Amino acid sequence: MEKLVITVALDGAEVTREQTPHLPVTPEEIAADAERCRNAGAAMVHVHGRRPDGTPTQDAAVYAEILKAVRKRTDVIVQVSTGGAVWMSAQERLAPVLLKPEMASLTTGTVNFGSEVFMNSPDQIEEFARTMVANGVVPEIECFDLGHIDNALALVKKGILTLPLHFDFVMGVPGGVAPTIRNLVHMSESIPAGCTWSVAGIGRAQLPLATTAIMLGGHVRVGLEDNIYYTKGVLASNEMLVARVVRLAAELGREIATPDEARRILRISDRNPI
Ligand code: KMH
Ligand code: ZN
Repeated sequence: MEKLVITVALDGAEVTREQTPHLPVTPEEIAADAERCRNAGAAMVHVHGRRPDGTPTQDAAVYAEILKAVRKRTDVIVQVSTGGAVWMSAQERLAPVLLKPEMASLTTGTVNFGSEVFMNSPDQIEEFARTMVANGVVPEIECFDLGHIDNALALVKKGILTLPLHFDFVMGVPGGVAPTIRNLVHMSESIPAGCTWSVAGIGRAQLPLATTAIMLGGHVRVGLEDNIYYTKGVLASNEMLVARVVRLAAELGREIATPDEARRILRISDRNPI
C-alpha cells in the first residue's frame, strides 16, 4: 500500500468558537494549527477563510494571508476551499483559486446540507474545474454522494479534467451519502483505476471510516470542519484528531506520508510551488 496521506480540515465554514475553543480562526491561528498538525503527521491542510470575528469568507486577501502564514511555518500542502459557505455566490467561492495554491476542493454536485442546499450547478462545476486547470491547481474532487463521482468523470469525458484524479468522499452530511462502511467500499470501488481517494467522515463517523480507509488503502481526512469531538462529550483539537490517525495507522502497519511524499502520491509535485 502507498503511505497514508492525512489531511486535516482545520476550520471549515460552519463550526464556531462557541462550539469549540480549539477552532483556529485568524491566518496566524490557522498557520500555527497547521504546523502542530504537520508535526503530528498531517501532510495536507484543507482551509476556509475566516474574518477576525469568525465569519467565513472567500476573500482572496484572507486566503493569501493564510497561504503566506502557513508557508512561513511549515511545508504542508495547502488546499483551499471552493465550497465556502452555502450562501456564497459561485464567483465569491472561486476567488482563492486565482492565488494558484497547490490544491483546491471541487465539489461535483449539489447536495442538501442539513436544512440548507449546497448548490453546485453543472455550469458552475465546469467553470470551477476549468479555472483550476488554467491556474495549475490540482482539484480534490469532493463527493458528498455517489453521483458526484459520475459528474467528475463526465468532466473527464469532456476533456476538462484528466485522469488520474484524487477524490474525497465526504460521508455523513445530513442530505448526503450515509457514512456506512458498505457505502465507502462501494464509492472507493466506483472510481477509475489509478485514482486516489480519501474519506472525510462527519461527526462520530470520522473514526470508523478513517480506520476503514487505512485498511483499504485509501487516505484520511480528519479535522474540526467535520467533527469537533474526540469521543462522546470530549472536544478535540485538530492535532489530537491527526495524532489518533497516526497511532491507528501504526497499529495497522501503514506508514505515514510526509508532505513531499503526499505531493508525489497525489500527483502535485510539479505544480504550483506555493
Ligand atoms: N461548507 C460547505 C458548504 C469545501 O470546502 O469544498 C462546503 C464545503 C466544501 O466545506
Ligand atoms: Zn471545506
